[in-house]
Amino acid sequence: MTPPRAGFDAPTCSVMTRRRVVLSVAAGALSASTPSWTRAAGGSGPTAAPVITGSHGIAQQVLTASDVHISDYPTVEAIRWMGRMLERESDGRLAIRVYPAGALGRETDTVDLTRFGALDITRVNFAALDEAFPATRVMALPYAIDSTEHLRRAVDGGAGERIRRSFERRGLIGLAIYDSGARCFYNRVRPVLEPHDLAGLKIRVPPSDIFVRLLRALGANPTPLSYGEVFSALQTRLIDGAENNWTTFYTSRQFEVARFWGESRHSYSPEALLLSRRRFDAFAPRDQQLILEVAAQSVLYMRSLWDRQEAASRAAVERAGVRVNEVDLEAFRRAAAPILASYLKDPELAGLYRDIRAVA
Ligand code: BDP
Repeated sequence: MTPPRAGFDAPTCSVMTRRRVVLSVAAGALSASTPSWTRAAGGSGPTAAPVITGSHGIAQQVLTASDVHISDYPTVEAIRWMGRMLERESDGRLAIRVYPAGALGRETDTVDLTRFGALDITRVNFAALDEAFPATRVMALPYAIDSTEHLRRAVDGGAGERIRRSFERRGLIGLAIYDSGARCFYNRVRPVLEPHDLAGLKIRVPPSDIFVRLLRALGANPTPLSYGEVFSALQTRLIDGAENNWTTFYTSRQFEVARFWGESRHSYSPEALLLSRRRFDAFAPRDQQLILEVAAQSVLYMRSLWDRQEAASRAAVERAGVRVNEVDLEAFRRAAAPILASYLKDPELAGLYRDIRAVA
């Protein structure tokens, strides 16, 4: 079975008509006080993207982007959409070339490459950022977010903006925060209804302390692996299961091996679209603004792709015979509560958490 195409070609909104809304986002992103990025990223200053002759016959700067997902995953499609909009609005001077399927490396590695300016753009999950960018933790924490709608309100509000701004301190521009749905547990051994059903199971987690600690608190045996290793680890029984959203479960084909899915919805850890600050600073102000505008608009495009693809993925997985069950959510919440509480001892995270809960 081939995962369905996202099938969403036409841009849904015009960059120029939304200029005013987006300009305030741009102003926010640009108004940071003198950045420490030059020092933090160990760099010697801005670097321009390579210039080639584009399809319009004029010099074109092509930004290279990386994503671990397959070519028609919503995040990859959103970056492509950005590229088309950039090309159109810059009269062919700017473009993006995206390398999907982890061709340019693991998420944690592409974050470093982007900070140092060897890569222009990377799209990674917050779970890959929580060590280097602690503000991101708040949106990955167990049961901090109630639903996709809640996540969207938090992303669009003050918490989302503060988290995006926090990337500037370490060599990155937070272009956008995208949806990633609810992460749930799945495995090849048995249905999971209560935390104790996870006892003794080897469950893959992203390389993130939050997820390692959560799985331990739930009684499982957490196994941190990078995303590209999960499918074969499941198939070779190195692990018994993992946790992720419907779209990833489907497009990675893990559903062919892990036949039990429990709706734990324990994390809505979203995606970050990050641009190298070195690249950004090498652009003229009008191009900087255009990039920020287009990125802000790609969020809306991504959301419509996400809603469709998440529903289509779930339907395909159910058709393929995976056993799906609700879990005792209260029991999971209770078991995860000490992890949440321990992170919220940090005053910065506690403040962000209050903002997020205020829009629940
Ligand atoms: C997916 C994210 C991807 C992560 C992956 C993971 O979209 O960025 O790499 O989870 O669990 O949902 O590693």
